[in-house]
Amino acid sequence: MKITILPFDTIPSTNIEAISQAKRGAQEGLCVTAQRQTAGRGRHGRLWESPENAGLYLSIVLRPKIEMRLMPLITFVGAIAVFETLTANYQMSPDIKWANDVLVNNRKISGVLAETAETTSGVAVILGIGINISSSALSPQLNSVATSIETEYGSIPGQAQLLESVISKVSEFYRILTGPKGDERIRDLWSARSSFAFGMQVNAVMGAYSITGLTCGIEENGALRIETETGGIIAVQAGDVERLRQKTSI
Ligand code: BT5
Repeated sequence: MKITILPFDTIPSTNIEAISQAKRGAQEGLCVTAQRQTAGRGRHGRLWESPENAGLYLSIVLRPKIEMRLMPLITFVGAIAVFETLTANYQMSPDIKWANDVLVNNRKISGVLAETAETTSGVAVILGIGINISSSALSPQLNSVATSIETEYGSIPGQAQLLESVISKVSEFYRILTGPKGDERIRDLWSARSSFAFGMQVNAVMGAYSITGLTCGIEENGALRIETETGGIIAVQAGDVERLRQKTSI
């Protein structure tokens, strides 16, 4: 994939900008970046805090030739790419929390938001990634739940080097997803990097509805399988999953 960087100083959201670029015909590989976002987007209308000098904010336009039902696996590509960057460059031991959070020491260092957009040349997927570089500019409410590369690694990484590394990992795992048996390979790569994939006691909240149970792998499209106490299996496609207690091994 040929990458073209489109850098901005301040914009509402790199995802919004990339969606609009895709609708105007941007090719696969366009990567919108910003120094600061004034309306960084999380899932379900939530905000992603994006102050200046505090994080990497990027959105890549993809035009994947995969079945529509497998599109949610693009989120996995983003999370695996961040996981690999943090492991290889900053000696961290991250975890992936289903489906889109990358955690270090149980705190969120990165969030991934993939959104689809109808364009004249077919469906595009915008893969948005935010990675905290420094925690000092984040609001105090996030203190107990967020972390950054500076906090975990001890120094502030060069933004250009971080961007290059994330993009190269996204390209690597996107190539896998769109290659032979790609969906199966990405599910395996994701599961090997997430303590949430198997045997974790969790509570999943889906709007007004919530369930408790033990995780037991993921469905073809990336939905998280949870075995409830009555023995039924529920696949969570969109929701928030929280760990209830540590894994127990007998
Ligand atoms: C996400 O949503 O984690 C997806 C975040 C994606 C952000 C990127 S930045 C580049 C691109 N352009 C965009 O506009 N978005 C993408 P979600 O799982 O809904 O998590 C949101 C929640 O995380 C918030 O409600 C806060 O609790 C918390 N949060 C907000 N900002 C944070 C930050 N900087 N670090 C850690 N946690 C944060």
